[in-house]
Amino acid sequence: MAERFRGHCDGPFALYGAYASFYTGKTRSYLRKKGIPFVERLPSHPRFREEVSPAARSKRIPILETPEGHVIQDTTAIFDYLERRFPDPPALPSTPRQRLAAYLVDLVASEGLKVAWHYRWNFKEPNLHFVTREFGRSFKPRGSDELLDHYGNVVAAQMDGHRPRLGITPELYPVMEEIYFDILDTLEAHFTETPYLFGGLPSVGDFGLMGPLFAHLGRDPWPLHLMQKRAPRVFRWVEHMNTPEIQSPEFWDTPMSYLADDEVPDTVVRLIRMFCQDNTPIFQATAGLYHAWMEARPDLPAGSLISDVDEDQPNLGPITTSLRGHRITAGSPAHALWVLQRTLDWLAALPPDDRAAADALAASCGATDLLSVTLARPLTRIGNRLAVA
Ligand SMILES: N[C@@H](CCC(=O)N[C@@H](CS)C(=O)NCC(=O)O)C(=O)O
Repeated sequence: MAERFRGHCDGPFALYGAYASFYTGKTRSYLRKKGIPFVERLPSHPRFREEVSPAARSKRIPILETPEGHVIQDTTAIFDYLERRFPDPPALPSTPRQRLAAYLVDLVASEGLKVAWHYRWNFKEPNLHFVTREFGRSFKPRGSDELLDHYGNVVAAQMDGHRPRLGITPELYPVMEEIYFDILDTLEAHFTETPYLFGGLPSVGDFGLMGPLFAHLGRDPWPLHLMQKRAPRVFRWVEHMNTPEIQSPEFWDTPMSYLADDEVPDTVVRLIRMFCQDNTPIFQATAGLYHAWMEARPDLPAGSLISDVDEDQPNLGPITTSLRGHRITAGSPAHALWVLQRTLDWLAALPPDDRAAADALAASCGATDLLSVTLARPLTRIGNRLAVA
């Protein structure tokens, strides 16, 4: 299907999402930088409720509707589909070190950055008024303040319900601050010299970072204030990631291509090392629960869903791990294993020289343990549900 339309299309795509949404931010930025024509619609749009969401069997956003009327939920699936259809400019570097680094940044930024939730929901005084009105506006775009507050509060209560799954207890608040500031400081240093993670062209690593760094951290009042104060270059990167131009005025003479010689800048290595230190235990523990789940069901036929209750992104149970020396008990995101799996599959298929280059980069980033996670059986997605392949 994708090949037939390679590089062109007859009408705009529709992106169903919201400005306050983590995963919509990543996708909007991708569509703009790729020059893919699209219109944006809210989940309150009648077509979303009546056609798009039922067809996708998902209430999550974003959902992309193609000009031919196909619907895709899940940013990884959306990007995979669009990269085949619109290969130019690429969002994936073709060389092994840069591609592995881009995958790793996207993996953790999309699946592991609890700081985004923390800075939205644990700073109620500066944030809540803005955030509830934003959520309210997704439901009643032209509603009165009263209506926005009413609907916004319903969603806010739902999002606050994710608290146990995230496991951010007050003892972990200083750790969240440390993580946010480490990310800001590392990227601030990076964007002094380089417009995007790997040179003059954004990659899935950049788009992955737009999830947390735009919708929550770069837009909600309190974390936005911190970003502008501490890391103005990061703020400018966020701003520029939402424009269709690839070249920014600050980097007018940087070629719009990935860095030569498969270079991965030290700052990106540093970012990935931090990401892996903080997140590898969660992936390992989640894989452990997945294996236990498999062992309890030795004869599962291919295509069996992971959730018995039709959850699209099921939790496999609580896990207790260590985060920067503190205990944290949180949910185990099976969906994140599926996202990790595609990097593992890509690595496994590399020719020996490329594999050696990727392994050496992984070692320098502290990613070897994360990339040694194995899955008892491969995961797949069927009808937007996680399943055993
Ligand atoms: N894996 C999905 C996650 C999408 C997702 O969780 N989106 C959030 C909004 S940013 C959502 O719709 N949440 C609804 C919910 O948690 O029920 C993706 O990459 O698109």
